[in-house]
Amino acid sequence: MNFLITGFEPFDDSPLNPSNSIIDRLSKRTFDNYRVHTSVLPVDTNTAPIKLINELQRMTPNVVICLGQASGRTTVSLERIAINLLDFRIPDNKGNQIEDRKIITDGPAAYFSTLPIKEIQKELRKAGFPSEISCSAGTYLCNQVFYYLMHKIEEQRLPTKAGFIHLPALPEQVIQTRKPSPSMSLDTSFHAILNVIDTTFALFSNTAEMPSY
Ligand code: PCA
Repeated sequence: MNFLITGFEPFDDSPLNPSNSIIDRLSKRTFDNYRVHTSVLPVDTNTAPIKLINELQRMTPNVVICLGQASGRTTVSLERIAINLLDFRIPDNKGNQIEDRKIITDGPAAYFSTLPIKEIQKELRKAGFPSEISCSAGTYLCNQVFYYLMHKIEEQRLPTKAGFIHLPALPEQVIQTRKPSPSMSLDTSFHAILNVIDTTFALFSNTAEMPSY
């Protein structure tokens, strides 16, 4: 079984992004039961979705889990829905600021994650990691790549299961802001994601649902 796990480069004047740091750690690790491919996406509305789809085509993963940072979130957020909307609160790293635009002009309003998010949450809880099911991945780059990925999987009728997980900011990032806001250590976020990958593997490899090419 092949996983593709993606993160994002830092954005919004921060030198860090927990999803980028998790990808660094994952890329240095070997796994016994499955393969984990990793990629870091640019915070650039024009190139991020293209890079993700190129990786999807190159690696033909059974499962794609995209990761991103969501400052202000208190816990690991298992995203349930991607919506067909771009409405940026801040510009991307190339200065693009998009308002009220669809991602795919004639695409459906939304796609659901095809990851077993309830079971993932149950296992996270058992292992001691706080998490929540979130019904909004926002209207910025994370939602854009999530929607675009689900759209391509649907359009090309791929067996790939996919979804998105947002992570709280790192303590190092929150210290810089001086404003009280939630954070999660890289160790905790990283081990939570390892748990998610393990659970996803266990669930899909134990059922007839095992997605394969
Ligand atoms: N978080 C942003 C984009 C990149 C990232 O890590 C978001 O939530 O859209």
